[in-house]
Amino acid sequence: MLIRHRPDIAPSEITPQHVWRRRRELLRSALAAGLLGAAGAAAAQGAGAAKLPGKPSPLSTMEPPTPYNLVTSYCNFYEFGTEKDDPPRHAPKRLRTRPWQVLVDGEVRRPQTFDIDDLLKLAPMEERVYRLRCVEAWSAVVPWVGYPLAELIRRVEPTGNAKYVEFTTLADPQQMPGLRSRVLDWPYVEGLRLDEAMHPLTLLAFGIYGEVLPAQNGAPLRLVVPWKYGFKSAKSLVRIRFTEKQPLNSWQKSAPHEYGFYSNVNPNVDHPRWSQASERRLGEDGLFSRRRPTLMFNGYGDQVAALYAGMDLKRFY
Ligand SMILES: Nc1nc2c(c(=O)[nH]1)N[C@H]1C(S)=C(S)[C@@H](COP(=O)(O)O)O[C@H]1N2
Ligand SMILES: [Mo]
Repeated sequence: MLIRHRPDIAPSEITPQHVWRRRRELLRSALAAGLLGAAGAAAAQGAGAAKLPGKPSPLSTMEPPTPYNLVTSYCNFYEFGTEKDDPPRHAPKRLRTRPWQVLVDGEVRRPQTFDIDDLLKLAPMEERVYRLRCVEAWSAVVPWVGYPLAELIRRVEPTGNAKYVEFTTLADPQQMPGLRSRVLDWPYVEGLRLDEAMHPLTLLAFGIYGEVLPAQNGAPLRLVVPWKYGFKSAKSLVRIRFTEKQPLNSWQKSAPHEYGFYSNVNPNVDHPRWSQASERRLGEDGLFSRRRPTLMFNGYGDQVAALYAGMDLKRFY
C-alpha cells in the first residue's frame, strides 16, 4: 500500500465529537418542531445525506467515534485514486448508487440478484460502533449502520460445498478514474472463510453516523470486518459469491509477501516494511499525541479468537 506518514488534514477540517452531536441534536429538535422540511434537514447537515438510523448495538465499542469530517475525508478507495483525498473529491460526483444490484451466487441453493432497495429492508438496521484498523497503522472509530452479513447468507442457503465467500467491488472506468492506474488488478476482490463471514460481528453496512454511506466510504453497501485490516472491508459491492476454494484477494495478488488472505489485525506480525505493534488514531494526530498499542484481533479477540484455534497466525497472516 502507498503510505503517507501523516494525514494532511488541517485541524480546521475536523469536527469534534461534541460539535457533531450538538449539530445533530439541534437538527433533531428543529425537525421535531416542524421547522425544517426534508430538503431543509438535508441542507442543515451540509452534505445532503439521507438519514439511516439503526438500533444501538451492545456490540459497539464505548470509545468516542472519530469525527465525521475525518472519516469522510481521509479515505482509501483506490478506484477513485490513491491519495487520501481522491475518493472524497471524485466519488460523490461520479459514483451512481441507483440503480444498484448485487449478484449473490456460487455455492448456494438460492442464487439471486438483490436490488439495493430490497437489501435495505432485508433485516433491521443496527448502529455498530467499531474500531477500524488500517494496515497502514492508523485507526478510526466508526458508527456503522447495517446488519450482520449472516442475515443475507441465511437467505441464499449455502450448499455443503461453500467454504469461502468472495466479495467484488464495482469496476466501471466511466465512474472510477482510479481504474486507469494499474496499482491493483481490478475489480477489487476480497474474501472470507464462510465462518468468518457468518460471524455476528461481520457487518453489511449501508450507513455511517445515522446517514446513508457517503460515496467515498463505499456507497451504497460495503463489508465491515472489524478484527481484520481495513482492506478486507470491501466497498461498493456488486457481487457476493460462495466458493469451495479460497478466493485470491486483490492485495494478496498484488503483493503476496506483504498481504495474506486472513489479514487479521496482529501486533506480533509486522508488515515487511513497517511495524504493526502500534497505531495512530485519526484525529489524535498532534505533536503530543501518543501512539496506541495495537491489540490482537483489533481488540475483538474474545469474540473471534476461537475461529483460529490451532492455526499458526504467523504463517496464515
Ligand atoms: N473497493 C475498495 N474497497 C476498499 C478499499 C479500496 O481501495 N477499494 N480500501 C480498503 C482500505 S485499505 C481501508 S483502510 C478501508 C477504508 O474505509 P473508509 O475509507 O471508509 O475508512 O476500506 C477498504 N475497502
Ligand atoms: Mo487500509
